[in-house]
Amino acid sequence: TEIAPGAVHLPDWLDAEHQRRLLDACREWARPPAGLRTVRTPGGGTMTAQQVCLGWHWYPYTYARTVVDGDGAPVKPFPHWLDELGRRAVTDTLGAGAATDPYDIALINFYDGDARMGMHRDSDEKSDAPVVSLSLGDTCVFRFGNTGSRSRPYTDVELRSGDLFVFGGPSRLAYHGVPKVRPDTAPPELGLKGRLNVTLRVSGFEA
Ligand code: MD3
Ligand code: FE
Repeated sequence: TEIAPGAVHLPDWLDAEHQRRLLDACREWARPPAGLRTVRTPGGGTMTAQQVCLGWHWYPYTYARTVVDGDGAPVKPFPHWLDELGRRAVTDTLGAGAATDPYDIALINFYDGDARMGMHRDSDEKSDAPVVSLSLGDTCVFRFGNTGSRSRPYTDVELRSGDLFVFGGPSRLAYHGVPKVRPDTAPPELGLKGRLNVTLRVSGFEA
């Protein structure tokens, strides 16, 4: 379903086996060094979703090759199979004509308890390639806004385990957030308490 120009939701894109494999990989990436961390915002607050990065390390509001706001370790490499997954996600949603440069960043957000994400735009990358979002675990309410301001009108969409969402074209710079995660809605066989979201991005940075 296209919820706005360039914003396409494809429910159940990952089957149970691929969800489990992606979750296993996320659990490995979450381990130190350069593992899961709490993101501190410039105003002195913390983000409620915890994060681990691959390829380039994101911190508010830029990218580095090392975990400058954590243990100082080099960021984990971005594996080739995630680039293939990202490209397949783009062609499955936006068509073969939407092919991009290779994906080289993954940001993985872990939501437990009351974790949420406020309305924001993702504008720290230099490429306009679509952002690919994969959801695992508990269902969330994903809020898609507009490009001009973080306020209404919104479109609220439920994202479930295995869902794909691709944000390209004019939707790439739209405000969005996660106002709510629905506890204990994950597929029981996945064995995940909470929610996990993997975004794949093209940095547009020099290697
Ligand atoms: C629309 N993540 O990592 S996924 C983020 O569920 C982020 O963890 C949320 O917002 C999450 O920046 C929402 C959907 C999403 C991700 C990236 C986007 C929507 C987007 C980038 C541009 C436009
Ligand atoms: Fe975002």
